[in-house]
Amino acid sequence: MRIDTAKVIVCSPGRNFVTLKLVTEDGITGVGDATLNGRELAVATYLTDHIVPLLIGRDARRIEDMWHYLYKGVYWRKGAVTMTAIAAVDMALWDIAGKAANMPVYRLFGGASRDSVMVYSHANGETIEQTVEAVAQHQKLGYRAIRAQCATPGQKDAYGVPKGGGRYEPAERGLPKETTWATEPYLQFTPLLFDRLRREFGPDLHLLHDVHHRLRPIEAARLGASLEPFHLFWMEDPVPAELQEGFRLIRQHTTTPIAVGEVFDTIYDSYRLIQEQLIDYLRASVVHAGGLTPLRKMAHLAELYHVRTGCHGATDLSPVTMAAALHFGLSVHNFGIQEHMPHTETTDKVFPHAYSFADGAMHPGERVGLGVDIDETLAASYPYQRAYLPVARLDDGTVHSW
Ligand code: KDG
Ligand code: MG
Repeated sequence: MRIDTAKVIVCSPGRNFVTLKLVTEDGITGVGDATLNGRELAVATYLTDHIVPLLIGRDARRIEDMWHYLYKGVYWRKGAVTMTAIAAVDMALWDIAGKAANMPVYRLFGGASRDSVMVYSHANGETIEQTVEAVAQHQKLGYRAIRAQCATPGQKDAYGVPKGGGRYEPAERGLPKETTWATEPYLQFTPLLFDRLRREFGPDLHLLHDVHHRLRPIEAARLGASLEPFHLFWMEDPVPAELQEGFRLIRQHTTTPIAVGEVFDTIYDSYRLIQEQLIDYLRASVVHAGGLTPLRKMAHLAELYHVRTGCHGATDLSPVTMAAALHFGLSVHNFGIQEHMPHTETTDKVFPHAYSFADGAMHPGERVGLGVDIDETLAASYPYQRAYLPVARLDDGTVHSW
């Protein structure tokens, strides 16, 4: 089962996506997501110029070997561009393997460990009242777990809250938007938001919050402690995780569960966090952490240390990643939760898929392989549009983590 053709498809049905499509000599196709928000063309070029020539003629069944060939063979290890490109190949090969075996990918992974995969949605508002309303709307849609983000009064910008309401989309067309950030008002305001949400929705709804790497360890410790009465499902990315030791300080001060890892690209970003039990949920994603092959290994290591999975699932991860994440989440024993930020109708049309949502949970469906495809003709009618993630600055102009 040799790889015959490999094609890199860049499209922008509302937002940019990069997709790798492999076809074997016996005509089996496999798709992989290679989208890296704001740096899409770097991965597309990496694939086209450096990886595609290596794939042609190789045995599509040797998934583990291919992963090591691409990871070790490059010599220059890690890095988001490299790992996203490798992930696309890995996803496409698992898709092909499922189709060749005539089964959905989760069955190749040992079968379902649960009936469906609990997902969380995003509720946001410019005021507490708007956030309460948004949470209520998502609860009506069936979600049992909801991430709440709210603008801090008196502050110009907030992560996750679009101006004028509507859907939140991380990247914006054109050059990067500059936003401002102030820590102290945020630390004072956020417990008030969750106090209100708990009073409104009672103890059972799972509430999540994304700090989006904005704090220092001692500030995150303070936030976690102040949120304890509202028993969050998790506090996400409290600090930038390059400093893994920083999590020790947070852990010493709070029992609020911690989730981290959407920007991780290998196990080396998190093994200390896992083995020292400094986190509760690992958010590494199929697409940015090198594919299903390494993500399953990370999950198995995490399982030993009572750390569960909580994969990133924002709209910049294409429906191909969503499908892969659902096969992964359905099968690994230590699944925790999956993020679900629904794609637009246009995106869903370009990527027809078998996965579905019901009662706050998702299922990858029973279609063979990953159960997702790309409509190339439709994709071609949405050409790439330059877009960037915002950057953040403090009041005095200092660049801060966005
Ligand atoms: O591309 C960046 C987004 O995916 C990120 O800002 C979204 O933090 C995010 C989340 O938790 O979904
Ligand atoms: Mg996040």
